[in-house]
Amino acid sequence: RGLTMPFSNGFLWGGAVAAHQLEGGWDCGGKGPSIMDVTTAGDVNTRRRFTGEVLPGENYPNHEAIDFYHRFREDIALMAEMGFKCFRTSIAWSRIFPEGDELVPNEEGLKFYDELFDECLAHDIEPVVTLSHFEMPLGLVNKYGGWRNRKLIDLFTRFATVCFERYRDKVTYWMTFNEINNQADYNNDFALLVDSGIVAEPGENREKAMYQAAHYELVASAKAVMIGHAINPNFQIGCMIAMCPVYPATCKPEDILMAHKAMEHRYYYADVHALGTYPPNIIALWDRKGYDIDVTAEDLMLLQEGTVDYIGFSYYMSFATQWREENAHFEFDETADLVKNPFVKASDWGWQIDPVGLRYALNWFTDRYGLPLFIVENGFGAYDKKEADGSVHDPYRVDYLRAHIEQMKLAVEEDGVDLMGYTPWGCIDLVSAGTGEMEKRYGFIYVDKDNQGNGTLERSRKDSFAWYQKVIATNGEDL
Ligand code: P53
Repeated sequence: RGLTMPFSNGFLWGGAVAAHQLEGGWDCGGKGPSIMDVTTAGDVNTRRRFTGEVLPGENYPNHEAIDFYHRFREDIALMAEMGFKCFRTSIAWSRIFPEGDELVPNEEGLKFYDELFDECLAHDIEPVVTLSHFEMPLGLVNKYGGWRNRKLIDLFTRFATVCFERYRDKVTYWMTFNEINNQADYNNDFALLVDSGIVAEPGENREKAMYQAAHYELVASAKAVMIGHAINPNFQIGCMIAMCPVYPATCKPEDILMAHKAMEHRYYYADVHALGTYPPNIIALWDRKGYDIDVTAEDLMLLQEGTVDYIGFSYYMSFATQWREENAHFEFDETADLVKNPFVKASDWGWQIDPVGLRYALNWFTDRYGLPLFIVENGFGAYDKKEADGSVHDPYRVDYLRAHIEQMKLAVEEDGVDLMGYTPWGCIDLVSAGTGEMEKRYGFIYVDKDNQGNGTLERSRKDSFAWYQKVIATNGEDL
């Protein structure tokens, strides 16, 4: 890297999306239904509901999303206009294996991603691809109970192998499971569903179910890393972690320990991905609770051999926690143990805005794993107003991103962090994962569609579009 430039010449500036949140075409080209195709829209106060099948009279926002399936050429051209060096998306598993357990992949689905990646490459945009981003085939939930079942390891690695072979010469940067650690919040139905395809039974021990499912995912990820490297040794295969650092609310020793335990609870997944072993705190927890998790000697070997090349992570916000007297084992529960941080503001969805937390996160990962890092999501979900002349003035979005890029620069320059790239989330407006809304917008590109599904789907450039174009053109110098 240059002496005055914090970011290397190959720095991967770009943007990020996920298949189910923008493609639409949910039943086109032989695609099977995914879990997100039977999940309703919610809003800031209403949870999304998994209905198990498509029910009449419900609003399923992912069915059409922003119709990227039919409009991707126009959209990729806009990304190219911003100067993107890379574009992060995911492969909808059920386009390739409609039910999830076929022996032969769906050629039409594979062809769609050939065309998409070719379009990117034609604009010198490097595709960055997540294999599983909250969108497993519904068939795997119905037939196998999702990741409760060890069989999923083989079904996932079959899917991964097909993708690695097919796109061997088109895609170099991969990630296995998006935000695999969201399920640390296992009392949250949505987190269990999107990470593991688990619909908890009444009275079921959700914590145990989560540890078992996550173990199978970690083994599947390790296997995929090994398979991928055998197919193309140049592949860079990472994990993907939702990083919300958990701060202690005070310097009371119990609060410090509580925050530490919360970090272990949320990030042991990264330990396994990056270090290839379970940390002692997880083994001790399983022992204390009498959890008989199905972990074989072969699994443990695979975990060691299939460690990731880099840590991909999302960063939107930080958390703060306080110890409660009755919490004898310092167990972290996101519903009971999060407190408001008085030093930061929050978005309209209550997400705490903390740019310094990004620098903290970059340092934390570097100290713990010593691996290259890739910020594969960051951004500000906000209500935008389209003016009569079609423009959208979004200085709040620019402020958020600028403040985060400044911190990311400091982490590289002053802390020596090895940073591969930066792909702000939802570079084009898309369906929110958490709420199913269209109007929780992250994009540089506005998409004319509202929460009820009305709109022309027309694309237009927000003010932040020109700003980000300038950031990329100056390699982060002019913010
Ligand atoms: P939405 C929770 C906490 C942090 C990130 O989220 C999260 C979630 C799940 O909602 O998800 C990631 O759309 C995820 C994306 C998602 C994005 O953050 O709820 O990887 O799919 O859209 C933003 O505002």
